[in-house]
Amino acid sequence: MSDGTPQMQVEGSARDRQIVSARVIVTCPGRNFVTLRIETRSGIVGLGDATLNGRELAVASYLQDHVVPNLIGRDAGRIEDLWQFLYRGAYWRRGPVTMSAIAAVDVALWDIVAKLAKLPLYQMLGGRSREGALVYGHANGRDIAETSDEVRRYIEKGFLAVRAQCAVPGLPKTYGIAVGAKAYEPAESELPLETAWSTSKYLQIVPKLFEQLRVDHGNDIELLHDGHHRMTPIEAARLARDLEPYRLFWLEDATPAENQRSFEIIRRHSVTPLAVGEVFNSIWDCKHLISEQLIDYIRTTIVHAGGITHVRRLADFAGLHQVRTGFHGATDLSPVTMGAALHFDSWVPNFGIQEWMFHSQETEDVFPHDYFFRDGRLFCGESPGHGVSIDEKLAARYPYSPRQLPVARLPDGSMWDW
Ligand code: CS2
Ligand code: MG
Repeated sequence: MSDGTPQMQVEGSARDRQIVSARVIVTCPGRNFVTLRIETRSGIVGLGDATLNGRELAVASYLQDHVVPNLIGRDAGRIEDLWQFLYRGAYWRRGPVTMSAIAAVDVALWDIVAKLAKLPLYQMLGGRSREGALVYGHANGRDIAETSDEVRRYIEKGFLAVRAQCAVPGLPKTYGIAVGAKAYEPAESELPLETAWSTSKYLQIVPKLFEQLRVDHGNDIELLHDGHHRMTPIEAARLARDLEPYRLFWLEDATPAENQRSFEIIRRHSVTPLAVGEVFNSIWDCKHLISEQLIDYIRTTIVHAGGITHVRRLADFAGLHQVRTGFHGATDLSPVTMGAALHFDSWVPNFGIQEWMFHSQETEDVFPHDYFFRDGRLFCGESPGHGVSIDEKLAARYPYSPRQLPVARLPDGSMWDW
């Protein structure tokens, strides 16, 4: 143990499970990822994702300097005890950096224990509740017509659900809109890009976008939209009501949710389903939202909320209140998180949907995995653990590249939410 007392003599399987090494791997195959690799005395390796877009090195340092020294010699099978040690022991609880670091350890340990049991991770949670996880892709365009064409391409690929975002006329750059052939990647500059925002312009075009999408593609395709924290509660209520005729699967991040009661205003005015939570990192960020049924889907995912151990509690709490899961699945969450999330999605009784932004080929090459897409769903594999590995030699060819997320300013120059 780290306090210098002689290690208690561990025997048998506990000895096999003893953690003998833990390493933080930072790589940038098209974008930055932070991965924690834990190995046991018996040679079993587990991986956890610790990627926090724009703050990667903060989590890497938290792991390297404050967590890894505490892991060596411990029993990888004591997942819950280690979670409690890292959560309560931090003193400075919660927050995205701490909870991403805890998540990386947690997922790596679940991966190890499943491998020791020679079982796919979903079996350790309670077995499959479904074949495959319904996923949604990201369609975006510089105008309504281009966005609609992109939605069509997703439908032709077999997607049953598509998120649609289009540029806002009069704004030079809009969240969620890819530039050129490259897939959309928000953290595109070393220092935050300053972008202009106008909610009034935005509120005019979004209802027109979805009116056109229903005309072009009918009512069967599930459509989603991300407000990305930019509206006040009453603006969000206005948009939610304007979108009602187009029956969205959800309107996401309609307003910032530090004040969870804000969603009472939206709920009072509209029946459009609401999703929130990709920036949350603990159950306490959404307790009121869930217990008062102010939302329909909780987006909080494994990598930023303390791993499987905590998100399982959160999902169970949500299930008590008829709230379903809708995990965040952007490209800035590594395939390790996608792999673990798909095992969780296969098990969790109150599953809603899984976001799936395509990773680049470079990323896929660094993180070989056994999940696959078919008929609108992603299927986790049957190999022991979460089914994702890392090619460390290839990872080493992609050094960290400093990148931060943009910021947004209103027409008068004051800061707003990006
Ligand atoms: C977005 C994210 O996918 C989503 O729902 O909100 O792409 C978000 O902008 C990024 O994860 C931020 O790093
Ligand atoms: Mg979002």
